[in-house]
Amino acid sequence: DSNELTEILNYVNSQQGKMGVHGKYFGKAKGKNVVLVSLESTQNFVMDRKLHGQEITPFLNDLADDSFYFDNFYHNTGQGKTSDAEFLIDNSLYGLPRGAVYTTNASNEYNATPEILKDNGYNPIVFHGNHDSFWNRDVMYQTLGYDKFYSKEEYHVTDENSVNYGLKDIPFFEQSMPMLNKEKQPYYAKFITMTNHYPYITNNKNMEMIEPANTGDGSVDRYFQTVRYEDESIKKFFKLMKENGQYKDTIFVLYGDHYGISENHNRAMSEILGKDIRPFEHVQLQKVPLIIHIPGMKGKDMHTVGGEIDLKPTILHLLGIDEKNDVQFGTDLFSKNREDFTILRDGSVVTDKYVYAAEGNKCYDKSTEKEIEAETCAPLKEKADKELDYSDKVVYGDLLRFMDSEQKEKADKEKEESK
Ligand code: GP9
Ligand code: MN
Repeated sequence: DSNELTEILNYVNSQQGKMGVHGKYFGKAKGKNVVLVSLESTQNFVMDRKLHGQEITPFLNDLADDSFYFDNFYHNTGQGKTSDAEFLIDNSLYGLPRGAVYTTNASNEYNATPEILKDNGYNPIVFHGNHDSFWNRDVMYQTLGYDKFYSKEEYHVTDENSVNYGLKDIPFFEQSMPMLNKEKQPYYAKFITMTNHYPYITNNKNMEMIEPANTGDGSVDRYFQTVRYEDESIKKFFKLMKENGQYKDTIFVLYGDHYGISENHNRAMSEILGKDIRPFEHVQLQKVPLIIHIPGMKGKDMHTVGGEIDLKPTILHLLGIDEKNDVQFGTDLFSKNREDFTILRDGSVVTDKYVYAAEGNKCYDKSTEKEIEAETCAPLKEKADKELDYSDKVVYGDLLRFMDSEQKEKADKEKEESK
């Protein structure tokens, strides 16, 4: 009920309150187009790594050098995979403990980034080469406030330009451009790639820009090839954005949506990484790349520990928008006082000092990578359980429908008083 919402608002406001005033990047991208790129199944371990002496992600590596590159950034997704990542990013709420919120709670009331940006003069759109009903996107996108969804029906999809789930990433970006060019600026445009999807298939020599690995585990071995192909598609996309003249008026947020290599492939992964995959390494493998590229702004490697849950406040702050009294569980990644902290959907927690692996209830010291007594992580586990429970209450109870003006006023007042 609305009392639950008040309790949750108090919790999120106290989290935000700890961070004090706006970070130094607040408003730095005001009025710019925003391009979000969902990098399918892309884990951070491929970044800056070589295989057979060759970079796996040459373009992303260069781009990261010229961007804010977050190397301690985690996905917070559950069974809803790509759709959970989208949900986390647009709402700063967690996906559900089981199932996909996109399918189970698509008619809830939300206060998603596309809606907020629309109120600020933005045009929210999505580009994706799959059927519009996959993950119930056609329904959920309307709920979240997207005005247009370019899906499979709008693309020219043939046997030659498809593999696995459908349209390959390079033709996807090529065909998206004329559609993007017709769109009103400033836009909030999400591009969802698809080629680097399990079981990682190429069907053409041109897609094989790197030799497979040789662990003997086929999907792990081919993963490097489809990641390499994806990297090439992003290179192409940036080239096209420069050619159409929109590059300099746009900020780019590229993120890996979730892991690509599951625990079933630990044997091969330990060969790739050269170490055993204990619960500690398993949690660390949930890192995905986050690259925030702002043309004209010098980049920097960012080591803060964060996750997809933090992208909504981060993006809104870059645009100079402050959503007071919104239920956001994340915090602005650029904020100076933010805690190094992220919660995985299974209840694991990562901070600057510790890794708590929910699987097996294990606690690790991050600097030594050694297991330490579980007690040390107990407060982290407690905070994670509480926060996940709050977020689940918001979704299951459709609590944002109580976010009326009265509720907002009340929270405003409490926030003032707590200062
Ligand atoms: C399908 C694509 C993949 O449209 O987004 O979804 P996933 O299986 O990764 O959740
Ligand atoms: Mn995915």
